Amino acid sequence: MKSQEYIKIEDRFGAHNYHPLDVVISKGKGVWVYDVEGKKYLDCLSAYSALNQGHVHPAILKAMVDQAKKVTLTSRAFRNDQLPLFYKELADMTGYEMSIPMNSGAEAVETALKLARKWGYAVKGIERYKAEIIVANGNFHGRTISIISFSSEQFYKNDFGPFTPGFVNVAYGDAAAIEKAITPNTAAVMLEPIQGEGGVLIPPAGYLKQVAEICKKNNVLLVADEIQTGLGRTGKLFACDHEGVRPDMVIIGKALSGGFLPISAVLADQPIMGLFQPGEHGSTFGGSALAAAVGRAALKVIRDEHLVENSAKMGDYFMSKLRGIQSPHIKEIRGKGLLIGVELKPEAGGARRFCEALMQKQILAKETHENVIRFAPPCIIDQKTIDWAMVRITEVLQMK
Ligand code: IF1
Repeated sequence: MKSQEYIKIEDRFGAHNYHPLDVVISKGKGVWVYDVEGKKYLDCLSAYSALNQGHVHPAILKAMVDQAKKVTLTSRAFRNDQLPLFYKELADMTGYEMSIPMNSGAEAVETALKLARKWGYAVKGIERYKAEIIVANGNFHGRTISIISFSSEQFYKNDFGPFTPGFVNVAYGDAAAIEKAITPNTAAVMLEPIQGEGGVLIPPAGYLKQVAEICKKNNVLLVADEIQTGLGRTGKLFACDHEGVRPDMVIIGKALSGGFLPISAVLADQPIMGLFQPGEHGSTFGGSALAAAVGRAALKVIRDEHLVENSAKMGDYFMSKLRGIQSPHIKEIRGKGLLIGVELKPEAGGARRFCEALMQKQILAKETHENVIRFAPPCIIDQKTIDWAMVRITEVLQMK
């Protein structure tokens, strides 16, 4: 079947909650994907950072197939022999004493919110059901009703109320605004260290550090959503590491499976994670033997292949090459590691047409908001491939 036929079927039978580029991918390998006509593309989105290890990484594939042949799911009613090792290896790698496994990122965010509220009541002594959680404008934490309740993007929530109360929005990047919003009922502040969907927005230097200090001073938990920024993407294991900040809770997902399965987790130390009692929270598939085996392999690849270091090095290289492009359309280039945004001037006609032109030249990137092209290739990318891409990116950014 041809691409156009697949697209017709998809549009006829599938919900139209996306507006994808018209490329129908049937194969992926490393940084490359192939469409059904056999044309090859460089993946510069990495499934929004779920593919830091690259497509179909052989070591993760092997772990997945081997485990699938043994046992996939026991439910958490029984134990399995993979989850304990996943917990242990996650703790060794991240320095957090404990974790809780979930599936999607949104589920892990919900988990962190529940835990923050419980801490607010059980430890901080907030009056029951009065807990507040401070979040930032421009946030993206997922699609559940509670999470869209505190989105500042009307489009995500328009027709989906009524909403969950208990959230307070403040400007992103303004630590003083957080301090002002804190009340005796504040349980936590939850932030993305870099706003991905917000347009690869990097807060002012020192912001996270200041927020961490404010939280500490006011007995408020700091929760970092590192679902997109974590596990090497920005050139550190966590984006918070750039400022030496250690949040009370870290939420991870996406690259935790290297793109094989939805695997997410919340990390925290015992005084917080220990608050969950049997039965208070859970998931049928979260922490399955299959997920744990895949997660272990995905973490091992990040470690063994030095993806954090490579992301830092290749990110610097990618950014320096981008900065060398003479283009009338570029307003700003920003990023950390391999999470890079090129903001175009409003008069450039929108980022979408540039992404379409890039696709014609075998590069897959996705616009975010109107005017930002996001470049986030797998963290295994090398200099030669970036050079290959840069010829094409230059041509596209120089088009009329
Ligand atoms: C879509 C965006 C990126 C996330 C952060 C939680 C989640 C995400 C920081 C939820 C998910 C994804 C979702 C995906 C597109 C993508 C996205 F453009 F929508 F915002 F990456 F920038 N926290 N982000 O980035 O994780 O439940 O999806 O596993 O919704 O189409 P999830």
